[in-house]
Amino acid sequence: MAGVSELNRRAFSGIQPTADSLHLGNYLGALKQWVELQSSFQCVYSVVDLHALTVGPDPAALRQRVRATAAQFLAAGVDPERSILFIQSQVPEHAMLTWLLNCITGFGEAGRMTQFKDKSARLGEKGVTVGLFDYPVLMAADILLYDAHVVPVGEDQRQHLELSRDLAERLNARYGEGTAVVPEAYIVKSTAKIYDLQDPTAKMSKTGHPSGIIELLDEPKVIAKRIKAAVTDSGMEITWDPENKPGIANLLSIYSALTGKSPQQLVQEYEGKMYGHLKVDLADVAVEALRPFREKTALFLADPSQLDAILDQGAARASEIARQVYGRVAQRFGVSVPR
Ligand code: ATP
Ligand code: LTN
Repeated sequence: MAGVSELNRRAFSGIQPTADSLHLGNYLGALKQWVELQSSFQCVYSVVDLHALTVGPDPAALRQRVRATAAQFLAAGVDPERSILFIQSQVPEHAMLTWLLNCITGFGEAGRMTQFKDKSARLGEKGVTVGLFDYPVLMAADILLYDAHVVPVGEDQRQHLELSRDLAERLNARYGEGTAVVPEAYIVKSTAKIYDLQDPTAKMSKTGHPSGIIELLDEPKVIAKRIKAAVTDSGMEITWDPENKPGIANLLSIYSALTGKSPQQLVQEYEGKMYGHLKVDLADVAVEALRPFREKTALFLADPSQLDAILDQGAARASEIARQVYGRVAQRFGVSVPR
């Protein structure tokens, strides 16, 4: 973990407002680290609504989800006094830097992104937009615009982060050292990929089947029901064996992340007990861990003017950095810098 001296280094991350509620994968894979990094980095966190446009959302739903997502960041512990919390579309430099980066990104390079390949295979040629193709370049712009050193994300974003690093290095090679900071992924191995409760070989995802997901804003009884109905593996013994017992390993990972006990410690505690015992206890742990989160989110959403004030202040602070960094890069490209 970084020392206090790193407070002058920046962390950046974003989450798309593509659902009413974040899920446990988003929380354990990303948001939890966002909160922890606040004591060692200057953190900039964004509701990335421009990215969400790639799935063609209904405008009213998008607007509502932007607010709900911001409220959940705050409820999780993002502190607007210490960190910058803002909506991506409020800072136009994100789209502007994307264009500059588009012009140094290879077509093949962008086409190799596995998330694009998966999503476009699902959508078919007619459904795929240029926006979906360009998604990782916009993500690189998000990161480079704040000179971010670290980017806390889940495992599924590793390849996108590699592209961001490549683009930063290319900027420095072509336009001189100091054009961009080369960012590093911050991926915590134990929670980098939380799996679907019904299919423990697939990642828990907003687009997965509802019964495989724990939404952070779910009612306690729904949370308990989903955990108790989670698919487990053959055999009876509770052991830590991600390869052969992915269902139990997923439950142990979640249990471990929510309590701070290691999976090995949990295995010892459950020696001689049945899968059912583990599920009943984990259901209680998850319900209690998420209860305050749900209550705090409701409080933030019940006070729209406070939420607006936080987001406006965040946009102003983000703009200050973004304008300066964009100006530096644009000047080196030889294009004008807006006044
Ligand atoms: P989803 O896959 O849930 O539909 P997403 O990954 O497309 O969502 P975001 O909502 O923007 O998009 O993801 C926010 C963050 O949550 C990212 O850092 C991502 O890596 C992380 N994340 C998403 N799902 C998981 C998971 N199952 N396990 C760990 N981290 C995850
Ligand atoms: N692509 C990310 C969301 C995202 C992001 C970013 C993450 C957009 N811009 C910048 C880190 C840094 C995802 O999780 N789907």
